Amino acid sequence: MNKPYLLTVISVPFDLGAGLRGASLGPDAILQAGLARRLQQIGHAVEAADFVRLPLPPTRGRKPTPPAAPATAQPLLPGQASTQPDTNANALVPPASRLKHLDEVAAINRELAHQVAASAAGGRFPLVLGGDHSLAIGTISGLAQVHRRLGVLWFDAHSDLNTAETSPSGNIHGMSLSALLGKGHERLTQLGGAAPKVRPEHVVLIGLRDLDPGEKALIAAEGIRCFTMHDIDMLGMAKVMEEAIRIVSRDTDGVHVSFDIDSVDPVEAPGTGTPVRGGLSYREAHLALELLAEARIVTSAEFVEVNPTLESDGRTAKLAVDLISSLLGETIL
Ligand code: B3U
Ligand code: MN
Ligand code: MN
Repeated sequence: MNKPYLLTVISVPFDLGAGLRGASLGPDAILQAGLARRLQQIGHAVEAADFVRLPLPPTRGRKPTPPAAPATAQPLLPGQASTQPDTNANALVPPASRLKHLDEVAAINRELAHQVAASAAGGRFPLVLGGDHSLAIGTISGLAQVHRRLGVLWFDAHSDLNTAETSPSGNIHGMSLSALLGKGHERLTQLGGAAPKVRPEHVVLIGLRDLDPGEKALIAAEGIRCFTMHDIDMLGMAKVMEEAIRIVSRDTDGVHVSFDIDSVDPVEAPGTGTPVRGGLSYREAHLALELLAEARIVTSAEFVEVNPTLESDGRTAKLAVDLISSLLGETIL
């Protein structure tokens, strides 16, 4: 194996950015599927202190989950999530009412940005376990405090490029990448620092097969590089990754992998809230991450949208452990 990483594994049991509940149980499912042991087998040092768990913000009708591992994060105080007003006199700002659970999403992401920035600033590799994909706002906003020109590889069936105006659902997990590019509600775009957190020319999307009209328009307007499932079928994953690695490492000072498990085909990853047929095969997903490990360019990662309540055999959490292991240097031989 190459040089071991100093990892910070940050569990975020949060799912209010998604339409369905249950992704909040993803981090524990991934840990229970044996992540720590696998990291150790690869040769990474994993000590209890390197595992952080963010507390859930208090929400109506749900008890906050107590921290299981040594947590450095402070619990959010009741009311802390709603210190900023939802209404804004500026008519250009979309109404917060079209963004579901905006207060809670903003609160958890502020805390996550803080944790990720501290880890990255200390020269560590932040590995975030979600939770829904709205958490990319916190992860990448934290990284942006350390990496001025961050490259982002976004694996997803969806592009998460909606705004309050274009979203068919109001679910913020479908708006996270647009927020990071500086488009959308200011409480998301300005979170943890000034917008934009990433530049469109440093972003590559892989595995797309379900886009809304407003998302297609934004991709065209910003010139964002996308490798859809059609492109992967035509070119093959090896070629796609060769090109993707070139794009995200050109003129960047760090590379983040944002991996939505729904990029993988539902046959392999049924435990996710918005499965879409025709996704990455088990081997395509692994090859992509193996090639990234070989290229030695990745400085942080997140694995999101594992929802163990939607399956009985835990196969999606196990898949996440396999994929994380490939990204972090596990090889077949
Ligand atoms: N594009 C749709 C659906 C969706 C996006 N991300 C997920 N689902 N996981 C939306 O609601 O924005
Ligand atoms: Mn997503
Ligand atoms: Mn998705």
